[in-house]
Amino acid sequence: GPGAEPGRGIDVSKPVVSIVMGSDSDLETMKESAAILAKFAVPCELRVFSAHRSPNLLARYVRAAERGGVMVFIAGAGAAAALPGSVAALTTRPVLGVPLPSSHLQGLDALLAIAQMPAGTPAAALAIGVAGAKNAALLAIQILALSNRPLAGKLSAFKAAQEREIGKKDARVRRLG
Ligand code: RP5
Repeated sequence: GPGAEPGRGIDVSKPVVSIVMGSDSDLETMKESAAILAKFAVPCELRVFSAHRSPNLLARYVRAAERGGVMVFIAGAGAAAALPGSVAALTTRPVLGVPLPSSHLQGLDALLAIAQMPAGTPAAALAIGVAGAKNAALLAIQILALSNRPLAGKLSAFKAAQEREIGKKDARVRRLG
């Protein structure tokens, strides 16, 4: 199967994670998802589709992406953020939504739109903005790592490195006391 095989690395020839966004103005934030995936050598693709403004292109893409081996979708959108829900309506693969602070309501609108999905069509809602974009990528990696041991190992190493960094901060702050 594509993407995630236990005990083996990921097939880097085709994207296993799809990062879609509602507009090219979302790219600055959604690039952060791609950067994390690149660090873990998980191939992804970045695409622009609007749930409201290009519904036909979106539907065609989601089906093609599934056939092409995409296992997890990350969808970032601002304002009346319908994109994660629209992707979720078209696939049975996990959809991770990132609310973007691009409107006058600074992402609270997008957060509520993504989080308040009706029962039956789940889309996860991450934090607003860069933290959400980064965590969507990490969550996608965690999902893939369930059936991919090398990726699980990289996640453990990432957590250990993160803990060491906080330990260094603690040592630095403690010396001031
Ligand atoms: C949303 O509206 C997009 O996801 C974007 O965050 C926001 C603004 O889009 P543009 O007007 O820049 O195309 O649908």
